[in-house]
Amino acid sequence: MKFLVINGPNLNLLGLREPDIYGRQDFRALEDFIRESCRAEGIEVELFQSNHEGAIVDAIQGAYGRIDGIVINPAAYTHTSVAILDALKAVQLPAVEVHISDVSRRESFRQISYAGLACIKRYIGLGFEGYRQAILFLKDYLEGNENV
Ligand code: CA2
Repeated sequence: MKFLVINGPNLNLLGLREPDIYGRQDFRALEDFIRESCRAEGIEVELFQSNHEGAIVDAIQGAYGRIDGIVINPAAYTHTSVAILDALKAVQLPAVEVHISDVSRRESFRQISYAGLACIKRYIGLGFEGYRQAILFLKDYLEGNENV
């Protein structure tokens, strides 16, 4: 089983500012956490981060036929990008949306998620743990377990 984990714009700056919202750990720590979460479950993983919408669309398209499931934190593109939504719909891979912060309790413009319309589940406000929950959910889903 192979997953693609996508992180969107500015998440590469984690730990530099707004620790009250995003925590104190940096992006490298997040990537280590994701790798370890997948390793513990026997899942192969590809990590992708970009600040560019089109590059994220390319990464989603490139997953087709190669990847079993996608975990995506589209960051600010969550709230704006129909292109990312369309790419997720086009590849028809199971995808899970993750946000480090609890977007439901933030500004009104963060209440809409386009990418989420193509996702089977979302985890918000759990910090890094949301990525692990997404990985576990996707694994159960792909294994056809009943409790998902
Ligand atoms: O909570 C999340 O994971 C978000 O996807 C993070 C995005 C934000 O636009 C979404 O609404 C929610 C922003 C990521 C920016 O990360 C920063 C890193 C360092 C300093 C400031 C922001």
